[in-house]
Order: sequence, then structure tokens, then C-alpha cells
Amino acid sequence: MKIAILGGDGFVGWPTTLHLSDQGHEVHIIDNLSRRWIDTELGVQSLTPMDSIQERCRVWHKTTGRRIHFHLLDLATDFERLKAWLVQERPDAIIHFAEQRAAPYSMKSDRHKVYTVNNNVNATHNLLAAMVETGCDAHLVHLGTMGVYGYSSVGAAIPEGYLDVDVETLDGSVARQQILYPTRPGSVYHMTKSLDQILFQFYAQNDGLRITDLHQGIVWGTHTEQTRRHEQLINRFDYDGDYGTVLNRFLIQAAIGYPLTVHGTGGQTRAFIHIQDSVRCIELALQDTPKAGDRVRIFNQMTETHRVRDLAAMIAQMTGAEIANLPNPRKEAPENDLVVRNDQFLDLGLKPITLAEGLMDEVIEVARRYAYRIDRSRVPAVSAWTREQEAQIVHDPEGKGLRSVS
Ligand code: USQ
Repeated sequence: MKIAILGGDGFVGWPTTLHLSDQGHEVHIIDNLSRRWIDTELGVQSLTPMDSIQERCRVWHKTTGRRIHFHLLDLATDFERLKAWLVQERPDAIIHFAEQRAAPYSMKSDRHKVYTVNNNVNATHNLLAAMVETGCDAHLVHLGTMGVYGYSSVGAAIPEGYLDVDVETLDGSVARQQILYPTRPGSVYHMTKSLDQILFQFYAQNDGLRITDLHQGIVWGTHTEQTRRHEQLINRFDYDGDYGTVLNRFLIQAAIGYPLTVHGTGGQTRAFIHIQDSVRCIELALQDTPKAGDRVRIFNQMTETHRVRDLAAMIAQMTGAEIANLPNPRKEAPENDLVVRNDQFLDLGLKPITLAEGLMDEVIEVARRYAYRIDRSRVPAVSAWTREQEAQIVHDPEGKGLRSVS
């Protein structure tokens, strides 16, 4: 297949690119390199040293003989170029990762909220409109998020995208319907992915676009089979308070002797997936193509759920790390349960890699190897969701962590 990977320079995009290229697909990355610019804006860098995208593609070619094509294009602003590219290349599948993906970054300031909405919503809508206009019938696979469901405990498992509801009709009988699970985003970033769902629903129904939306949990780990093949193919690894995600952050914190930054009581339960399973799920989703006229196919792309404080306790036990319970900069339920259905990927043959498989050690090793690149002052999460929360946290200039203001 000819596959376009939008956002192929990112944390999940890059290993997906290598995985699909390795399987013999013709892969084209379309990326505006915004993630690299954001690192510059924030004054942070990936824990792992990343080469330019062109150099990464050259090393892949040298290592495997396979070519990856790179196109510098901003989906949110270069609409005409996007259309011209679709007409010229006619991809069979498009994988859409090209969105600003950090909740804390999206909540940093009004400017970051506006940027995240403009970038994410325009990128998705431009893509859909361009596909219709150019007659592109590629299977569109989008990386969404578990966060569209919200994390409230209702005592029922979260289904895969759609909820059965009974509606009382005018004649008093009951009509059964399936509706998109009501969204309850917890950040501006998660809100943009909720808006994406409506855009997909409309274009599948109105224009027969074939769309799969993957509601992914928190990705952990860094290497995949292909990124291990050469040190210059290494994946990015975010550890900072805006882009680092919880499990990977705890693992690097343990590696550098930084107390594990548990927000509040750590009672938040979240869904997780290893990066190797993430790329495998995308491969499986590509093989399971919807037909024109089908409703949007939605998969929950996660393999296990864990409570944040349990993860911290597990890592503390493994490594001897200290745990710090810090004021939570986010507006989120202090405690929640989470039960998630993921039968569709299991039915397609996914064999989940769980925390028990020993891969946490691999992340700690990566962190120890590149520990010299870590700026400890960038470890605390300082983007607050509300003014009140901002007032509750202060940043310790020595980088020892956040302290409670009592
Ligand atoms: N947390 C801590 N300490 C930390 C960092 C986070 O206690 O140092 C807590 C947060 O308060 C939150 C939970 O851990 O309750 C998860 O935070 P996170 O930063 O790991 O994940 P999140 O902001 O939800 O976003 C990440 C990805 C996003 C993806 C999402 C999937 O950045 O792109 O969509 O995970 S999900 O969480 O299932 O919505």
C-alpha cells in the first residue's frame, strides 16, 4: 500500500512509519515539524538525541534499503498544497497523527489554547475537505484519545465509541439507538479530539469517507523493534512537565533520583499501552478497512488500566525511588475507576505487552544512558488548569520539585 503518515516525525508517528515501511509499504511522512519547534519554544529537548527527519530517513535507507519520503507541509494552513499532494500521490491509506497532543501544553495560556484548537481542528477538517474535493478514497486512520470519554466512574465499562441508549418515543414505546459516547474532555487538547469525532461522523455520513478512529490510552516505553536497529533511528522521549506522560516520567525520575511526581493522592486511573503495541494496533486497524457508507469505526487502543499511585508504588519498590505527593495542577477527579472494553483489537489478534513484561527496565536504562541531557528544573509540571490551581503551586528554582503552599 501507499501510506501517508501525517505527523510521522512524532513519538508514535516515527515508530509507526518504520514499522509500516519494514512491512514493505510505500510510506510518505507529511509533517510541519511543529513538535521540534515547540521543544525550542519550551527550552526542552527529547531525553534521547534525535536527528533531523531527513537524516533519520537516510539512516533507515542505509540500514534496510527501504525509502521513506518526507514532505514538509502544514495541514492546518497549506490547504492547496495538501490537495495537490493528494491528487499527485493518491495514497491508499492516510494515518493522521498531526495534532498538538499534550494536555498541559494546551492549558498553559490563552495563546496555547488558541493554537491547539486552530492547529488540531483545522488540520483534521482540512484533511477531510481535501479528501472529498480530490476524490481521495483512502482509508483514514486517526489517532484519537481515551480522554474523549472523560474518566468519571459510572460503574460500567467504557464501550468502543458507541453507547446503546433507549429513547422513549412519543407513543410511549422505547427505541434503541447507538450514539457516540458522550464526550467529557478534561483539557483543551482533549476537547479538540472530541471535536474531531463530530467531523468524522459528518464526513463518513455525508461523503462516504472510510474512517477509523483509535481512542488511545497513555503510551509508555520508547523503543520498538525497528527503532532498536540503529542508534540514529531512536525514538523521541519526552520527560518534561508538559509533554512527558506519567509512566515514562516516573521511570526517568526513578533513574535520576528525582522524587516521583504524583499529582494529589494519585487516585486517577488511566488506560495504558506500550509503544510496540501502539504501532501493532495501527497495522491491525489498517487491515480492517471500513466500506464507504459505514459509520466511523472506533477502537479503544489500550491494553491495561492502572491507578497513578499504584504505578508510583510499583516503581518505588523496583528502584527505591521516593514518592512526592504534589498539589495537582490539573482540574480532574482526585479518584476515579476505569474499566475499558478493547475486544476489537484482541479479536484482530493483538497480544498485549503488559507492565509485567520487564520493559520498564528498558526505559530506566535509556534514561540512565541519556541522563546527562536532562534539565531537572524542567521535570515539574507547572501548567495549571485554573488560576486557583496556579496559586497553589510554586516552582522550586533549584528544580527539586513542587512544594505545597500551606
Ligand atoms: N500525572 C501525575 N504526575 C505526573 C504526570 C501526570 O500524577 O508527573 C497524572 C495526571 O494528573 C493525570 C495522569 O497522570 O491524572 C495522566 O497524565 P499524562 O500526562 O500521563 O496523560 P494525559 O495528559 O492524559 O495525556 C496523554 C497524552 C495524550 C493522550 C492521553 C491519553 O499526552 O496525547 O491522548 O495521554 S488518555 O490519558 O487516556 O486520555
